[in-house]
Amino acid sequence: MTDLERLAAIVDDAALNANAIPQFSEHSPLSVADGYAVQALSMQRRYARGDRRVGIKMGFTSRAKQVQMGLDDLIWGHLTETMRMQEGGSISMAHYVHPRVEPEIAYLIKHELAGNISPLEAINGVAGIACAMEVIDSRYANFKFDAGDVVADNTSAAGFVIGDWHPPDTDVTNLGIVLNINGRPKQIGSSASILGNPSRALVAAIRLAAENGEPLQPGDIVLAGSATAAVELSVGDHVEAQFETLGSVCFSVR
Ligand code: OOG
Ligand code: MG
Repeated sequence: MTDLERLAAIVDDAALNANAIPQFSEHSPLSVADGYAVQALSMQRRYARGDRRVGIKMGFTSRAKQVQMGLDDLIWGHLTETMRMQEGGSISMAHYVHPRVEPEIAYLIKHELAGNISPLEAINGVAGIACAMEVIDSRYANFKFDAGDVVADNTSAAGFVIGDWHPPDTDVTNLGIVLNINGRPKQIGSSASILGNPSRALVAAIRLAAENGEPLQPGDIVLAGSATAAVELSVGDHVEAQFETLGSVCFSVR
């Protein structure tokens, strides 16, 4: 086992068993490039257990997230089948270390997309746009990490839920978003806070996935990154994100 394989096993076990681990960077700094190598190796372990890649997620695409986590470079991770949550369903706290929720925009890919393309070309390759939420759950103690750590940990990806698909030409450049927990608004924002326009996050996801040798395929999902700071989840929470024109999406925590 190489050093990077060893780190992949540690982060994969932590995700599988929902236990917190010390930051890798506490012992020796992990470069972002090595972080992506660890992420790829940890995904191989998931796929070997029968899980399946269903898309790509972008992170730190809004100022609110960058400020909350103290990091400002765009990052990306993998979404897999077992992370998919049922809309209106419930998730068990037992499967997470210290989960948080964030409102996101989701894109559904229509045909293979790769390379450095414009937002318009990207949208032309999309079959639908929906409101979504991501559940993030850093495997690092106290939800603290540096860039190499969080990339190695598949950018904290832990769950996602997607609302009804809308036509790809739906204007999502500046939609009001409210994230409610137990009927109380916890975060309020706009889709415009995602890189000024969430289609820029889609363009970045297309480029990064292709550069990594896994161009986006028909049916793949892209999460554009949270529009607001993330909110901690507790047992008993009912979580709902409302998006102007796109509708809403909800789940509860048991
Ligand atoms: C990293 C993941 C960031 C987003 O939407 O910005 C992310 C984290 O905050 O733990 O998913
Ligand atoms: Mg996110």
